[in-house]
Amino acid sequence: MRLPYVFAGLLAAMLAVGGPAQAADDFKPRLVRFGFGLVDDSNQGRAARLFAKEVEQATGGKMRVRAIGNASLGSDTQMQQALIGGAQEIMVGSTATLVGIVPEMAVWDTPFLFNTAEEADVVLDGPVGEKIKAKLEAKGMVGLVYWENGFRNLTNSKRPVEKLEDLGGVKLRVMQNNVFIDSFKTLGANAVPLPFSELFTALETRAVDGQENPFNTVLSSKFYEVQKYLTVSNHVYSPWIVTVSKKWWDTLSPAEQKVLKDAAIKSRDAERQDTRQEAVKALADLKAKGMQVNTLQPAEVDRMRERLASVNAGIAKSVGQETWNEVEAAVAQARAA
Ligand code: TK8
Repeated sequence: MRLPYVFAGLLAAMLAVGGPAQAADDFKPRLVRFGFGLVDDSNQGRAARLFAKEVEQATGGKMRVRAIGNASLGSDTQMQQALIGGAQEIMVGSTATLVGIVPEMAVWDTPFLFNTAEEADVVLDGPVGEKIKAKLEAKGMVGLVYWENGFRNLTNSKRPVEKLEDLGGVKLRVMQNNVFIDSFKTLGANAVPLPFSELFTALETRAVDGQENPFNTVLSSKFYEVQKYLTVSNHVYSPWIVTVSKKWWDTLSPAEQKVLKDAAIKSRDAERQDTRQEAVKALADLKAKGMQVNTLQPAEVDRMRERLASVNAGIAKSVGQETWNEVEAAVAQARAA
């Protein structure tokens, strides 16, 4: 006779959890480490702190997020391993550094894939972007959102790059994946893969001559102190991606997971806006800091694009033809809209 009461109680408890009113015990006191590679005073740092604030507010201060920059918790790949092992909760870094774990991420490194940041938003936030992001779960990470790193441009300390041939023999640091290595080898540079955390010193000591990153990063990381020439090439759009340790994620209540997802979307929208505004200003700042800036002429961009077309076949192979086609179709659709 007592059984129905037990069930009724259970039902009531289940309804309470799923109900609209947020019970305080849906949130446990938690300390969350959110790691990133750039300096605190960067678009990455500002967005990480915004995310932290959103989470703290939404949980009434129960979940406290510490935004830890400067690669103090490790380079992108080191933090990824910490997430997988459950030793760190959250990070943001380049999708390019995830290619070793999720090969499909390489599609975002396709040279000249996007013409505008808005196209990138549509494709990354759309079905194919979601599908690739979802592949992280089987590898021990949960992908929340893509942020904007931005269109990448070349800097170096040797000479202005006005034509393709000027890249010849330039020791150029690239991100640690085969697409970047192949792309810059194809363009004639001496591509040297290095973690971002070692880049400033490598430039300063002239272990490498140059690198490529968005204006924002060239400014925030003070590369202008050790690099003379900046070439506006916009050769590829780089996304960042916010990822969570799956081990840790699985210990969270649905309410806690929702708070993180909501905060991630807010941080994404603010970060993209911030990054775009800063990029415009950053180029002028870099000129003012003494960098010699030139814009790659359309004819040279075309030559670069043609040369790099050979890299695309390799990307299609490693991400799978189906995914490649889906991305191409999504870009075409975004472009037509
Ligand atoms: C920061 C990196 C950086 C990327 C690079 O951790 O490595 O050049 O552009 O933003 O992810």
